[in-house]
Amino acid sequence: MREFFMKTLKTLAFAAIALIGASTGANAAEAFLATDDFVGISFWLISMGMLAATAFFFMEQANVSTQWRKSVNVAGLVTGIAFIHYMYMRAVWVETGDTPTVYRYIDWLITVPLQLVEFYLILAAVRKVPTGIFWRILIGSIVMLVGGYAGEAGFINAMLGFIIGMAGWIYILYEIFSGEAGKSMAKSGNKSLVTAFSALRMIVTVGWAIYPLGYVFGYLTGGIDANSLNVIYNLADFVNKIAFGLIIWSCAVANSSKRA
Ligand SMILES: *C/C=C(C)/C=C/C=C(C)/C=C/C1=C(C)CCCC1(C)C
Repeated sequence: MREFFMKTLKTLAFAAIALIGASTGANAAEAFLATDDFVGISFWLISMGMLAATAFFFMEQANVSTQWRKSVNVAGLVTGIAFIHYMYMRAVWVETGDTPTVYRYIDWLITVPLQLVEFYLILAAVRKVPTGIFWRILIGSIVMLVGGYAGEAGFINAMLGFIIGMAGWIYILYEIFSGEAGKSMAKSGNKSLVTAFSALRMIVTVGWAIYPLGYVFGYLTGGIDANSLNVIYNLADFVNKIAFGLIIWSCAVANSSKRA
């Protein structure tokens, strides 16, 4: 009975995602993707990658032990939310040639906190952790994104937006390396948690560095155009959302087979 219910729920969830995807594609009749629109093509490729990753994570949650399900589901939420935003961003780009900054930041505003919550969730899956970790990382991510958005949208000086954004990011790095989150990880004594936590931390350090670099070239030095900035952000999202989820999934699988 329960299994039947879960199956039905899953089918419904996929149908809803497919419907949303189809409806956002309705305008495509007005402007199809041009064969030489490589930025548009990158939006399409990444949309499909996000969809595939979402299906994968949602189905895999059934294969991990209970305390890991939440983490794997959240990985699926991140790529699912990004999938929908990518459908919209692709439409804005293909039909108007404009940079879809608003959609991008709305996506980040939801997915970045969800990803950072993963640090808390994977810790909580193996040991008791103070909820303060969760709140501090959340606030850091909001400061980072509000600063970046205000700068990109021209509400404040681009340099000021960058400084505020950097402060938020550096605070997050502090928390996961030297703060309570980092210390909790070190104390856990769980090998696959330590491996996963360290890999996620590398993504937040190296993978995430692509965004401020894109911002610097796009808004501060004026070295690149809107095309390149979109491709840079797109590639970064692809790695940082899908690889991030895969690391969590593999940690969950490793801990589940050992019934840790
Ligand atoms: C899935 C989306 C992700 C992981 C987006 C991450 C975005 C950032 C790490 C953005 C960082 C920024 C700074 C550190 C300073 C300048 C402004 C931002 C917002 C581009």
